[in-house]
Amino acid sequence: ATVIRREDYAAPAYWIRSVELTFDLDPVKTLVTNRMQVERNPHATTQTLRLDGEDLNLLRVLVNGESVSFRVENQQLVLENLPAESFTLELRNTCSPEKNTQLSGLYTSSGGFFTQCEAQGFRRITYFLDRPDVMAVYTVTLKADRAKYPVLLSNGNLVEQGPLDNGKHYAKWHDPFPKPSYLFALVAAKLVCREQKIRAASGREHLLQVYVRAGDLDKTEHAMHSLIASVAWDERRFGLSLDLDRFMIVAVSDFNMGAMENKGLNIFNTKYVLANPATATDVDHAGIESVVGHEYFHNWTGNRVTCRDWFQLSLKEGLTVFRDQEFSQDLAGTPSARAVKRIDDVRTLRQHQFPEDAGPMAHPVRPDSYLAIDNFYTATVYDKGAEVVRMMQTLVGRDGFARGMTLYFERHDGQAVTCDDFAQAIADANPGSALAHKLEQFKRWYSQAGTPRVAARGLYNAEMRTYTLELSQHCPPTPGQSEKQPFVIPVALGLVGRNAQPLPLQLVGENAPAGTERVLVLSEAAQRFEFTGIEVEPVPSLLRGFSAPVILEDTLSDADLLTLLAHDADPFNRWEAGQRLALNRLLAAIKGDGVLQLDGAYVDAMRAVIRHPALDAAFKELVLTLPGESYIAEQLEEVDPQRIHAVRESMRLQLAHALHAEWEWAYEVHQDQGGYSPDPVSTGRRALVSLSLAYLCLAAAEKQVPLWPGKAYQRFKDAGNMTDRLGALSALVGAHSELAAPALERFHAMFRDEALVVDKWFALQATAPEKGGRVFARVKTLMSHPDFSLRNPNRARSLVTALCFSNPAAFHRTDAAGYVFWAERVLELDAINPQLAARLARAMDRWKQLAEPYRSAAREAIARVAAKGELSDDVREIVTRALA
Ligand code: B3K
Ligand code: ZN
Repeated sequence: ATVIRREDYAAPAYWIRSVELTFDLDPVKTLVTNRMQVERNPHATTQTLRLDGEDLNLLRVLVNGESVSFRVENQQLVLENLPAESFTLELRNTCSPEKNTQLSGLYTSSGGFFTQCEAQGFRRITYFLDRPDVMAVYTVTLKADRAKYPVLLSNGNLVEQGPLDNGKHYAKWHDPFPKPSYLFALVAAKLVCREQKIRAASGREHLLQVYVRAGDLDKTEHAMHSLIASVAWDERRFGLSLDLDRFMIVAVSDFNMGAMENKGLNIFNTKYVLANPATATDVDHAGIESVVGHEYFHNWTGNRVTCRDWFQLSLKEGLTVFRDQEFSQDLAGTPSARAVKRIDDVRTLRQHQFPEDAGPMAHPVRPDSYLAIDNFYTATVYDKGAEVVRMMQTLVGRDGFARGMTLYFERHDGQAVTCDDFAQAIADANPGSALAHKLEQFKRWYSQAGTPRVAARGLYNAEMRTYTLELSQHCPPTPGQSEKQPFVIPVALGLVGRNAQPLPLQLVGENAPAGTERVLVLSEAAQRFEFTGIEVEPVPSLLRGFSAPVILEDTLSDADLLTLLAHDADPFNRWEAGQRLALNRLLAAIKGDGVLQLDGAYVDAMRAVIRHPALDAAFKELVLTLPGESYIAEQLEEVDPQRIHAVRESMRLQLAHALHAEWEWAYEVHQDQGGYSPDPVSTGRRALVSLSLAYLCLAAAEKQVPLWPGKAYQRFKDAGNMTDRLGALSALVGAHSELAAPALERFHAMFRDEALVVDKWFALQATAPEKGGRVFARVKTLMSHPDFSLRNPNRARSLVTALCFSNPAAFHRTDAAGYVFWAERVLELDAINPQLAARLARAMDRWKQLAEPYRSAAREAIARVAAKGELSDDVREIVTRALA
């Protein structure tokens, strides 16, 4: 295992221009014939050709039809004395799909063949220059048993198909677009498909197909709708059309992540395809919409223009996450529904990326080195990367950004490029912008890790009618980066008058106010901005819409926050004010004597939100949901997870009692009318109903009144859709009601044949609020449930990952049993699926922040994993960094 460094990038010694692949598919031993047209790179310094290969059995090597001498060393096929310029290289090898439990390369799932090649799975299929800057045109022939594998798919267009001897058949596919090997895919399985012809705005006809197992056809409508909406959106917003006649999505139940954007043949985790109202929640529906969009948008941002090397991963991932976020916002429609989506995205960022940036795995959006590239498909590369793109849009405006995208494709279509190329195109298309003026400095977002902190202080001068805003920034050290230079930080802001009106914003030196909201650019360590004509002392509303991925340290009082919660014109900051009011109370109790006594001001403010006539239900639900335990933990120097849990539970209980009448009211008036639809308005209403029911059951549990648990059980039984059913079940489980056990049993019996619902059943139990260790005990019991298996990634995540990441109070135990459990599962999983094991390993990222006795026990558990001799590079990289 060697560390790969960004600075060592060199172009390959050879290019592969075209590939003809033939597969004789057999689960035990698949035969692969690989004919490549190879060309020497005249600029290269070496003439040795080294092709990557892993777990392959090499049978034959021919150069221009003649056998040649070769050697295999360090998982590479090495060829020397090759013809000058160009030649044909033909290889034959076998691999064993059935033995491939890593789910990288060619593997079997439920009796079919599937592939996953990003980042380095193609080398597990055949020897190749398995790097994204080598782009070739692929022609693929698949041969397989016709009865077992009636559907044979690969990238591009179907050019030929027919029968073969011995009950076999074949299909030949050709993809006209040169692509890197990580975008190769094949599928051979017994599947059915929903298909639809569409005519795009460009006038071109396309065939869209969604392939699933026979019983799942009734769960494909939402994915198909999402795909159609994606095609239309990319044309409308960015002028980017679908470039293929046929676009396919295939669902597979064994998959390491969400989905994969293989050219013309996206392969998806069933979780992000299958949905009907009876089996999938509103959250599932939203997830499908955004992942279908995401993979589709990769067709331009990732496939037409790809990454030069894996350090540039955010070039495609950050940009494509930004695009899918914008897509979902545009579909949501109203300003309020857009804000709800934005709040959701920011919550994800703060929950996953901020801790990553503060822990041992902190890395820049463009990392500098890695041991296992799969470890760098991170919240930083994806979600912070998306924020970096969003800041560019904020600095150049929406139209300016679209112009930048156009220039990017004009310059780089068909190429493998870097993050610099992208930023340059956006800046060059907007020469007068702050981005263009400060491009080099802006790009520190790509090179410096860590979450910057922005301190803000406002001074009102009543006599002069001026308001001076002092902003300063600093960024804490991260591994390998002790000093940071200032970032370019767009700070969107407004000033709110005490009597709620938005104030006009005119900086000293300007002739007239520039509206009531504007973007300041903080690029020095400290800067002052002086506003004139401010008639009343304002409350500053800073970082509106979360205009930069930073932590804001301001001096807002309780009264200021209450003003913003009630009156801020920016819905994001309105929500943020509510969260901060809650957080201040939680933190005071956690740092103090552990007792939280809710005050009237907070309760009244929350009551006003629930009863507010103009606010959307979805927004109310977000405001009334308390900050999560791990987000609270991130605000503390030293973390006692049990104390955080106790204080937060006590606050929940007090809210349940103090607002009992409001919860009853909200529960009654937001009931569904009519059939199920996953639109933002009905989704919000259902979310508020479920939250209300959870609070009502909680209050009842305390007083031993069976009314609400009884109602919840009834609702659970009668629910017309999975969202309501799971909401009611979760209210019972969350309140530790006596009715939880029979409800869980019933739920399992109803859905035992729906794998994705059984996942929910496990996850709900693994994430139930801990009470006296019974949740942890239940998880250990569930490990031997006949439906449980570590081999299926969704199932493993539903129990093990859910406990270790999403249930701090059940996981962090004073007796260290949670950590022992973690270490055992990491080692067990590593032998099966290193990528998955490494993900789980990251549950301990923040161990140094823990108080005793957790901290020592955590270190011991990590050390136990690290001491194991045969670790994958993936897991070794995580535990080594954690202990450093
Ligand atoms: N590009 C894939 C992720 C591949 C992960 C490899 N370990 C999915 C996506 O981001 O669209
Ligand atoms: Zn992606």
